[in-house]
Parts: sequence; C-alpha cells; structure tokens
Amino acid sequence: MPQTIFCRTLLLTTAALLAGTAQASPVSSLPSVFPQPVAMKLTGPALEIGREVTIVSAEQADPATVALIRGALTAAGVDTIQTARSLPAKPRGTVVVIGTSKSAPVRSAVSRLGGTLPDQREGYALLSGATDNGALVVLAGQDADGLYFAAQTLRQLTERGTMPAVTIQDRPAMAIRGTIEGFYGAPWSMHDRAQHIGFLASVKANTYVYSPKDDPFARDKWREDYPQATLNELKGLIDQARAHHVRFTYAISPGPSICYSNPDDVQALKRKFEAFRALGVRSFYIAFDDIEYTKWNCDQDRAALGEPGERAAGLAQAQLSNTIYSWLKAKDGAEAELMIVPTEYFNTTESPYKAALRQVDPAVYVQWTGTDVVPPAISTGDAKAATKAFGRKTLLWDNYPVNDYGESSGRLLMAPYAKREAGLSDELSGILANPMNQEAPSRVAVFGSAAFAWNDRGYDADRAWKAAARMLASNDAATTAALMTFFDVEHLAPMFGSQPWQPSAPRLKATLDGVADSLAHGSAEQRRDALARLKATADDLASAPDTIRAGVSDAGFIAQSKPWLDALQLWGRALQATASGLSAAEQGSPRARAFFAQAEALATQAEAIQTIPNTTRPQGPIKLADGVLDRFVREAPSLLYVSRD
Ligand code: LTM
Repeated sequence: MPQTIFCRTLLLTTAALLAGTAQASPVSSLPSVFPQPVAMKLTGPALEIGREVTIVSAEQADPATVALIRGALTAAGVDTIQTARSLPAKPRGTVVVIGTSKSAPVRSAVSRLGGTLPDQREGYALLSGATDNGALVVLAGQDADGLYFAAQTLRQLTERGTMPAVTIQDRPAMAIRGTIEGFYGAPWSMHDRAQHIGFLASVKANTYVYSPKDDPFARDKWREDYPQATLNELKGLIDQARAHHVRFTYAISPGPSICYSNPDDVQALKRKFEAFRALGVRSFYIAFDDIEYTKWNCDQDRAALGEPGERAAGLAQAQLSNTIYSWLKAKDGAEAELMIVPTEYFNTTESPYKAALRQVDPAVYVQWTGTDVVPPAISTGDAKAATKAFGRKTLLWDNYPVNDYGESSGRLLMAPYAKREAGLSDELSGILANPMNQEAPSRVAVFGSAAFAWNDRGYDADRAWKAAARMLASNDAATTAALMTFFDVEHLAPMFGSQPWQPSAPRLKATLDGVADSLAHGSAEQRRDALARLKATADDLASAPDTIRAGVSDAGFIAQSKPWLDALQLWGRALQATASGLSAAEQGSPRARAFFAQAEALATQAEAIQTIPNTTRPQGPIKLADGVLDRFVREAPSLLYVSRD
C-alpha cells in the first residue's frame, strides 16, 4: 500500500537524522510568524525542499488555501507542483500533505513528524522535516479555517526563500478577531474594504463588521433599501470575505428613529437583514450606541413599555435583540450570529439599563469599549467587571486606532497596540478594533490587535509594531526603518481630554532632550557629538518620506498618508536648518540667524498642511510630533548664544 511505503521512507529518514547522517544544510533560524504561534520550535536545519513538490489532499481544500500554499512553495524555489489525493507510493521530491484532522494522510503525516492533531476550532498544526527525497510538510487544520491559517503561516515561513524544519501547534485565544468599520466621517471605499479584508486574513483575523456611521442606509435611512448597485458592490466584498475565511457582519443603527413596539419597524429591520442574508451573510449586528435613550421615538412605545428611561430602553433593546436573534436562528440555525453594542458601552457601572439589558440571549455578543470610550489601558480586572455588568464575556470594541474625535484631529494613530493586559482572553469573547478613516495606516495598530486576540499571552507590542512596519515595507530594511521614524512622529494616542494614553514621539523626544541637555551641560566635545546626532536625526526625518514613497508598494498607504508624509519632509528640513543654525552658533557664526529663520519658515509651512478634504473627520491641520519637534525647533535659538556680528 502506498501509505505504508511512504511511512517507511519517513521512518528511515527519521532514523538517519537521529543517527546524524543527514547532509549538511544551511543554518536555520526561527522565522518571525505573526500572530505569534502558541508553540513553535525549530527541529532541524533548513530543509532541502527541491524544485518538485506533490501536494497531497484527500479532501477538497478551498481555492484560497491552495493558492496560498502554492504561492509559499513557489517562494521557496519550487517550480513543479503535482497533486494527489493519497500519498504517492514512491514520492518524488517533497511531499506537502494538507487537510483537516479527519484526513487519513494528514493524521499519518502528523504522527510521523511527532506532532499532535489540532483539537480546537480554527487551530492547526504545521510540521516539516527532512526525508530521503526532499522534505515532508504537513498542514493540518482542525477545520477549514485552521487549514487556511496554517497556509498563512506557511506563507510567512517561506518568505525568506527557504523552508525551515519546524513544529508549530497553534490556535486562537479569542474566538472573534478583527475590525469594526464603526467610525464617523467618510466611510471607506469598497476598494479600501477589499484591501482590508485581504489584510485581516493575512493576520488570521476572522471578522469584519460593516458599520460606517455615515452610511445613511445603515443609520438615518435604515428602513430604506440599498440601491442595487451598492448591494452588488457589497456582494463582491461578502464573497471575498468568505473566500478569505473572514466573516462579514452587517450592522444597522436603528436607534435614532426606531419605534420598538411597532411591528412594521421590526419587519423593516428583518427586511434589511434579509437582503444581506440573500447575499450569504449570516452574521448581523444592531448598534445602539450614540443615541438618546431617555426618550421614545413614538407614543406607541410609551403605551407598550412605559415611561421612557434607562431601564425601559434596556428592556426595549433586549426584546428587539432577542426577537431578531430568534428569527435568525430559525432561518440559519447554528450559523446565525448576532452582535450588539449597547447604549451604555463604555463603563461597567451597574445601572437600571444594564440590568435590563442582561436579558439579551446569552449567545448574543455584547460589545464594550473599556473603562471609557477611549480608555488609557484595558486590564483583566476591567474585563471581569464587564462580564458581570453585561452577563457574559464581552466582545471588546477597541477604540484604537480610530481618529474621528476632536482630540485626534490632524493625527494618524501609529503607536503600537499596547496596554492591553495578557490574560484578557479569559474574559473577552474577542476584539474588534475600530480603525481610522485611513484604511491602510490603520493596519499598523490592527496588526497588533489581531496578534493580541490570537495569542494575548505571547504578544509583544513592540515586536508586533516592528513586524507591521516590515509587512508594509515588504521586508525592505531601509523602508522599515523609515516607517519606524514615521510611526514615532505619529505616536501620540489621545483620549477624550488633554492627557494622551500614548505619548508624542517618544524616540525623537529622547534624542532631542539628550541634545538639549548636552548643549546645556556638555563639554565642547559632547556638544559636537550632540550636534552630529541632531543632524543625523534631522536627515533621518527629512529622508523618511521619500524612502517610504519608494519602498511601500501599497498605493493606499502612500495616498492616505500623503499630508503627513509631506509635513514630515518639511519638519525634517526645519530640523536640518535648526541643526545647521546650532552648529553655526556653536562656532560663533552670525549665519546661525539665517538658518533659524529658514527653520521657522519651514515649520510654518509644515503647520499649514491640512488633512485631505472629505476623507477625514474632523478636518484640520496635520499634527506631527507636536510638543516635541515644534518646541525644539522654536526653542533652539535660545539654546546657544547667537552672534550678532
Ligand atoms: O465607540 C462607540 C461604541 N461608538 C462611537 C464610535 O462610532 C466612534 O468611532 C468612537 C470614537 O469617536 N466613539 C463612539 O462613541
């Protein structure tokens, strides 16, 4: 039997490896995989995978999974790929076995490579080892999603053009991972959304919620049908999401005008959802955020539900949610999914509203944003309190990196996804990040939130941040460094109030503080060194935009970041002029004045740059390393005596 022969080959190879008779292979190092797998170790030198591979698949794998695997093998130098339904008797070259835990060849290969079959939804094992003919690689998914995620991992493993010998056992810590397009301001374009869904899939996120506040058909005109052309476009997205193992969730915000006790309104809601059911959507969402909940929209509600108030609102929303969920379940059975965001979504204080809302069916997901709309941090204690307040593990609506509120005006929020406590997976059903008006720059933070939701205990905010830069830079070192410079000057993450939860330009601030300190207290040599450091930093800032424009292939990132890149270039030049001014002053040269005047002119020009009209809410002047760079440039002339001669 072919399978027996195959297994014997493998046993012989294993024995040869154990006896130390394997041929010398290139040194192997553990590649970065994001999200960080739960367990990953190198088991030998890099594999000689060869140019010919047979993919063995006893089951029908979906096209997106197969395409990823083929792409990864091609990246590793394979040029001939054959397929087989069962293990070949005499494998020529490398064999890649793919399938779910139910597949016989998968079970056999996993066992031969000493791994264990995944047993959790969306989990997978990826194992690889040397054989006499090349290599044996197995991608075992607990289900089709798990297999797809294994393929995503394989893509990353082969990015450097080699295939390591590894054992990876992996599974998500949180069931729901992704984003909610839930901001105010111009909604993303369909193109943005398509790009975003592809990105979500690449970081093993599984959920995209369509909930743009400024889609009139989802809020103000929620009872009205979408134009057919819009539905057609959304269908394209829904199909794309399904192919990429991302659940498309359709959200509606009836709160501003709904009459809860009017059967016509309940019917209107069902009709709206039905249009999306017909497109294959099985996950729905009712948003009750940002509405007036101490008044009714109709007299009928007063008669049916009593005087308006928090408790009555909680009850009305619970009843509506339960009615819709029962209807969805009757239609779609186990596939039916409903999520809501309550009106009180930003704290855990016990209230008549929350007490009433706890009557929502326990299977319905309830969102919560933390201790505030934009909280300074999220701890497991906070989430435990939320579990109690909402009567179930909540689904975090993470208002980072969203930039639609006053304090975030003129900012891109590019700091790492941080200050979420490891262990939150015990208390949350998942995380949906609310992104920025700018889709592509949002990926920096969402890369982190998806990685955290996958493996909160193995998450390292800084590493994920740098990995996001590498991803945007397609692994180019200079572009990655330029992006890190850009992220640093767009690091400030505000809250509702004057205090940010992530500071402005921490790396630049440390450098400029050091320079100012050396100029104030240093010896002549230390001042010279400080001025050299300042010049290097200024050059770095001034050149980063061009490096990014040339090195980031994602056109959306460049277009959406444009005013910030333009401002960075000008600020970089302003700092270059400042550095020249300080050097001139250090030498007692009167030319210092002209340099400082030039710096001021460039800074004023940078400060005049505005956000792109109709793409951002709120509109305003671009902010960049504010409180750090502007301060230094403006205070520089007073750091050294400027000669008047
Ligand atoms: O946060 C929630 C639940 N609702 C809204 C969001 O739509 C908005 O994007 C954020 C940030 O401004 N704040 C909200 O209150």
